[in-house]
Amino acid sequence: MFGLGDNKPKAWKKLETEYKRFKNVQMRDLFKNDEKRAQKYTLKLKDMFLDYSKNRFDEKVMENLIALAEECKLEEKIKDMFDGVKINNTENRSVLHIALRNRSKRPIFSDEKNVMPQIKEVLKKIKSFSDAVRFGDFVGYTGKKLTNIVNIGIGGSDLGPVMVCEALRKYWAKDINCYFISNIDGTACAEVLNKVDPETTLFIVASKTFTTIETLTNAKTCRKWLVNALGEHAVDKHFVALSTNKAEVEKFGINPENMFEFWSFVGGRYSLWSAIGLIISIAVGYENFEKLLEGAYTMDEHFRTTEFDKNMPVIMALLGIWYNNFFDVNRYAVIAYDQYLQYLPAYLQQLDMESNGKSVDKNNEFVKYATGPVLFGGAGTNVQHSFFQLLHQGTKMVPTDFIIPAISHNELGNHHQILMSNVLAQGEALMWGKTVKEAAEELKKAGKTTAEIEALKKYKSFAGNRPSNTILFKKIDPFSLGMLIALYEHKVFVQGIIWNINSFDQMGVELGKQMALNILPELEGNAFGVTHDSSTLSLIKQIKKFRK
Ligand code: G6Q
Repeated sequence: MFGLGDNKPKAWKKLETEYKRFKNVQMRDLFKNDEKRAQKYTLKLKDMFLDYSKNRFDEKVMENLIALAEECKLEEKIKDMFDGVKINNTENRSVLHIALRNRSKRPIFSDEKNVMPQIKEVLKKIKSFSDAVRFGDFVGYTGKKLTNIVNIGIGGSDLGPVMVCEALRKYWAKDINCYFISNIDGTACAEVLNKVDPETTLFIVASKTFTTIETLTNAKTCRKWLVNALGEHAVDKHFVALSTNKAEVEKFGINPENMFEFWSFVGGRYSLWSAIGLIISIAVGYENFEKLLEGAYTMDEHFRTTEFDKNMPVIMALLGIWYNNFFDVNRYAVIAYDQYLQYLPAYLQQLDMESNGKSVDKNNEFVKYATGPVLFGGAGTNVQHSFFQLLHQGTKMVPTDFIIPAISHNELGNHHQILMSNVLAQGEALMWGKTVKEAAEELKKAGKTTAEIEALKKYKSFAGNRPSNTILFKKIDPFSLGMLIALYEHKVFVQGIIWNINSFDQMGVELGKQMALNILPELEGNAFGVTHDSSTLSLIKQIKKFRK
């Protein structure tokens, strides 16, 4: 298999040379020298508009980046994913979240079996159950409507549903409230249980494996709370499970008829499109859940069929590679200028960092180049008043994605105009910067003395030349949200292909889990079964002292 190992692709070597040519080029000059730059480097798909012109590249750089993608056989690899080839090599699995939102009649195969019929079957079940809950046909044990929906899950079984539910809050049924319990910290559970009433609460236990300690512990606590209030017979009316593991669901004490199935070809962090999205469908209605799938499908088709130089996920991925591997900038920020998208950065953090935070390639060799970047972010304008200082004047360049809808769901006064003026100003300021000379002129205009100008002009200068993408939507709705999430999924996929890593396993989260299981009995009793380092030992002892 092809790898970046010691035999770097030809395009990689060319890009190393390109970097030397390009590293000091200023974006403000690129814009000055080419009136059509913005026009050239924007892409539109339905009501989504990507402006990537404020990036440090020119035509030649892009040509070489695309040559790199071609040399890494990206087209073939995309086809492999859509064809159900077992591209998750360490777990020997197909990767078919794209099948969950396949709106065409095209069959999709895994292990020579068309997976579409089973996917459609579960979608039907999601529709009928969410309709039944929303319209009061499936009610609680005492006959009351279920209006409090609690999702118990962690990681991929939490971050997608919580992010989408919050993003689509405006679409929630008026009488439905959604809650999420994920952390093992009892506080997470207690805070939700303090707010809800057992008679009107539906618990959705979301766990692909149904063995995750956090989810099972939280689910047990909630089950006990319900049984204490309404008795054992009430469980069937208040608990459903989303899982691939029927045996464990039954063992836990949830009626298998109340189980919504998904499959091993759906990775946790790619699962919101599956039964894991049940809470979304209950909150916003199945029709809107379907629109979310349609949005993702539209992006899938764009990704699958569009030439690389017009392909949104490919372009964003290649620019990310350009910064990560040639500028040595292993970080990026995603700032959503929409309060309802406040959980998007946390969701993308898992998507990107769990997928591409790897250091062994698909040839079973340790990599000798940087892979997945560190991703952080938040909601604008809030973050402008915190870490944006570093983005503007720190010593580190942080490529940034700005996400903004042109129309808000809450058009109050001129709030949205102010919000939009801010996002545009940030992108422009990061790119354009302000030279020391410009800062001095500005201070002069403001009537400062020569001494004052000398004292302040450097502090008031901005290096600029800091890249950003702007992803502009008409409005954030289920369809556009589906497109947005799929855009990032495919961006991460492309980067994984170029780095020749498996973006679909997560062995890095296993070690800590195993060690916690060893430490638990030591905290609970007097046993000291495992040899620890002296720091861990002293912490165990101190915790026990505090708890005495
Ligand atoms: C995601 C990861 C991980 C997983 C959680 C929950 O891709 O695999 O975040 O989703 O560990 O796992 P379960 O759904 O099996 O409880």
